[in-house]
Amino acid sequence: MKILLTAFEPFGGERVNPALEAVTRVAGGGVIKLYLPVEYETAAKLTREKISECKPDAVVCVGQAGGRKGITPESCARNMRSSASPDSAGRLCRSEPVVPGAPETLCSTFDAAGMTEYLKAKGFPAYVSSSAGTYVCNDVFYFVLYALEGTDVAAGFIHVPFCTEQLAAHPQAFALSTGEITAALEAALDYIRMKLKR
Ligand code: PCA
Repeated sequence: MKILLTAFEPFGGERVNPALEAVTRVAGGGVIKLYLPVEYETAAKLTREKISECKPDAVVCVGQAGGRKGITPESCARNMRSSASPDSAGRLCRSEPVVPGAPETLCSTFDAAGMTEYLKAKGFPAYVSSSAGTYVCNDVFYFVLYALEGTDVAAGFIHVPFCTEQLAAHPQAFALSTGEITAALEAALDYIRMKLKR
C-alpha cells in the first residue's frame, strides 16, 4: 500500500514545524513524503500533482496546530480561506472559498474518531478536532478531499501540537517530543493500513 504523507515548512516566525520534524522521521515502507510551503493554492496544487504522479492508496496531510493538547485527527474541511496572517508568500485571504461553488464542508474519508481511539489505546494524547481552521492546512485538506471525491483514495488531516523544541518561545504551551509525535504518526499510518487492507 502506498501512502502519501505531507508536512509543512515552518511558518509564522517559528524555527521548526513539528509536523515536518516528525514526518521526516517517520519510518515504514510504502510511505511517500512531500514537504509543502505554507502558501494558499500552491501547497494544494503540489499535493494534487504528487497524487497524480504517485497514485497513492491514501493521503495523510500533517500540520502544526500550536496550543492543541494532543494529536488531533481532523473530521472535516471547510471551503474557506480566511486568516489575519498572510501566508508565507505574503498572500492575505479574508473569507474566500477554496473552490468557488463547491460544498461548504467536506468530511475526512478516514474515520477520525476511530483513528483517535486507536491512538489513545496506544497511549498517545489524542482527540478529534472538528475544525482544521481556515488557513493553509485547511486549504490543502479541503482541496485534496475535493480532488479525490468519487475515487477510492482515502484522505485525512492530522494536526499536531508544538514540539518541545518550541517551548522556549511558548513556555506555557502543551508540547510533545518530536519522537512522540513521530511515533503517533507511525501509529496513525498503521491504523490506515489496517483499515484499508489493500
Ligand atoms: N499549520 C498551519 C499551516 C501550516 C501548518 O503546519 C495551519 O494549521 O493552517
